[in-house]
Amino acid sequence: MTLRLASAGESHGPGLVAILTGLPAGLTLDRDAIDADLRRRQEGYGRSPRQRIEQDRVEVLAGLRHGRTLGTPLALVVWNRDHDNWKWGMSPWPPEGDPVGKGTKPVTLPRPGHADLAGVLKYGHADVRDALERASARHTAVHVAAGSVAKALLATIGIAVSGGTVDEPGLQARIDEARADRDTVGGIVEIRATGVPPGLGTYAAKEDRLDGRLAAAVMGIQAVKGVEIGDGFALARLRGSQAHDEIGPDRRRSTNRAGGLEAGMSNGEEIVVRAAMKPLPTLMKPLASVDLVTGEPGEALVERSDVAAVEALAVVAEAAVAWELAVSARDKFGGDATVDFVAAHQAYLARIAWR
Ligand code: EPS
Repeated sequence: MTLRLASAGESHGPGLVAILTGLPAGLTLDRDAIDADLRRRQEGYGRSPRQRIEQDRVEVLAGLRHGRTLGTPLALVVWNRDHDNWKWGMSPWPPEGDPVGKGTKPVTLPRPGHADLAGVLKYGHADVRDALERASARHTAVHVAAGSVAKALLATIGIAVSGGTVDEPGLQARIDEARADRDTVGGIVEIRATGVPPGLGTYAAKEDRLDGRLAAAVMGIQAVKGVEIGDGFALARLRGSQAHDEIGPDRRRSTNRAGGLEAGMSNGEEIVVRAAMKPLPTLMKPLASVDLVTGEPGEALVERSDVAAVEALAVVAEAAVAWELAVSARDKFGGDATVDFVAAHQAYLARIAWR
């Protein structure tokens, strides 16, 4: 059964939705663990005042009974509390009554670096808001909830995934300075996965390569401009004799420059993925833009936003890596019930004599 995820939701719409199909039955989920991940995503230095409005919690509408999956589609919702302030502006149906609250006036000045310009051109929107609402990183909340479910599945076969920022001295000072300058900053995050057996993913088909899936999943997160696996870009400057991880008599490696991935497959070592986040494009000191209605030069849209969301990215990328590992683990070990999935994993480890 292929593990799949579909999500929907606008930043200031009523809520964020995810439907997960292909989960085995009998997987125990912990609501507190999912909500703890949602909280982690909201924290971090430099976040928008929006995070004081939202208190993200997961709600389950289908696929779970008494904390155990049923093997049926799992439907998750995270409500947008801020929608109360945008009820007219983001009403799914034609709004009734006079315009009130936020989002009532069309946005016509696209922000460089955001979805705004290409989004309105592509979809034929007159109001930039029709593009920016879905492009916003707000919907990463429900992807974090899905990643939390993936982590629960991976835990049954001993895989753990964790993410953090790559230590940068004075990160808080950098954020404070940027805020004072009405500017934004980016940063780098690193995700590690332990307990991954050799042979998740495959070289047999390009779209099933685990390195490609991980890179696509992490690159697909808002504001990510670079992804590397293991020593990534630095490997390009080394000789082959320095770049590869020699194989010991126990088939393990004493170095891990490959970041746990060779030829599109996990090789049994820790998986290491890093992502570079660009500085966020909503600036309080706006860049040059053009008014899409008048054609006159102007300054880009200014609206409440984060100065930095690097710590949030670490949680979102952790969820993305967990999700892709879970997809590859489901491809490899299958099973309609979680016990079948776990048994297939154990049988595989026994066959390859891997501990
Ligand atoms: C975002 C813009 C800001 C962020 C938002 C992502 O939205 P707002 O203008 O409502 O403050 O706060 O992130 C979240 C709401 C979140 O929960 O992560 C953007 O343009 O990507």
